[in-house]
Parts: sequence; structure tokens; C-alpha cells
Amino acid sequence: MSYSLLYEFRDTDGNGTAEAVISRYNNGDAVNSLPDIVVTAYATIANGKYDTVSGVDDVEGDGDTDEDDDSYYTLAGDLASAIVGLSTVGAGRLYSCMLISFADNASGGKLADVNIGLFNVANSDLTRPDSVVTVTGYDKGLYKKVMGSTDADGDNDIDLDDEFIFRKIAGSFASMRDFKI
Ligand SMILES: [Ca+2]
Ligand SMILES: [Ca+2]
Ligand SMILES: [Ca+2]
Ligand SMILES: [Ca+2]
Repeated sequence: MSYSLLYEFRDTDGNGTAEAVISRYNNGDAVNSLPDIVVTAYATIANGKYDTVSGVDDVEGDGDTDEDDDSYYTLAGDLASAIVGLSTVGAGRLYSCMLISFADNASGGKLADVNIGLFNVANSDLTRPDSVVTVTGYDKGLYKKVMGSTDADGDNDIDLDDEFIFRKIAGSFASMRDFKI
């Protein structure tokens, strides 16, 4: 299991609100590969939850592409939008994108740690994230521990609220591992 997901927030349709654009690299190599799938999540209401998606694949891997698959991506977009420096477009934006991948420490039935790389707006080198948050301790569907947390919610501290955001993002990422190629 080596895929990676790249998250960006951009106004793709020019209506003034940002969409979540989620690109998946099935081989995990976002630097040298083209994405295998690019999903865009839209919010009907400005600053509301994402409720519409395009480009969805069978990410849950049950043989069809339906609203269950849509929900993986709308949830992923909603969770990522909690990282204020990433989802804010214009003034206040800190990060251009976020690249998520598994570490290589999977063992038996235990899922690997999840590395969440954040790239400052001035950084266009996907091999060099400005910060990497590692989410570990997968147990019974949840990631429990966060190392290297940043101020995800932008309230000028680093506390359990920020860790919770990264833990949920890691859980969402891991939940998308059953996609059909
Ligand atoms: Ca838009
Ligand atoms: Ca499906
Ligand atoms: Ca904070
Ligand atoms: Ca706080």
C-alpha cells in the first residue's frame, strides 16, 4: 500500500469559493508521476461543507461508483479544510498543498503511520515539505498519536485540537486504501 494523496484548495470554477482538489498517486510518487485520479469537491454554500464532487472513482472498492464513494471525498475535503493555513485562499494562506502518504512501518494487520507533509506557498518542491506531521498508533480504526503537530486551526497554539484534526485526516486517508485500480 503505497499511494499518496495531494490536497490543494483552489477556486477552480471562478465563483469566488475554494474547492478541495484531491489528487491520488497510486504508486505513491507525486513527484515523478501524473495523478491516477483527481477529484474536486464543491460546496454549494460559501464556506459550507463540501457536498458535490466530480472525478470520483470506486474508492471504497465495492465494484460500483456511487454516493458512498462521493462521501469519502467530501469528508476528506471537509477534514482538510480544518487546516486553516491550507484552506484559506488569499491573505492568511500559509500552505500551497498537503501531501499525505503511509510510512513503511506496516506490520501484520496494523496499518502504517501516516505522514502529512505541508508545503509553504513559496515552496514548489514536493520532495521537501516545510513540515511533516506524523500520525501513529493505529488501533481499531483510529490513529491515536501525533508527532510534530503544527497549529492546524490557526489559533496560535499547538494543542489537542490541532492533533485531533491531524488524527482525523490520517484516518480519512487510511480509509481510502481499498480503491479499485
Ligand atoms: Ca469555486
Ligand atoms: Ca463504490
Ligand atoms: Ca491551534
Ligand atoms: Ca487551541
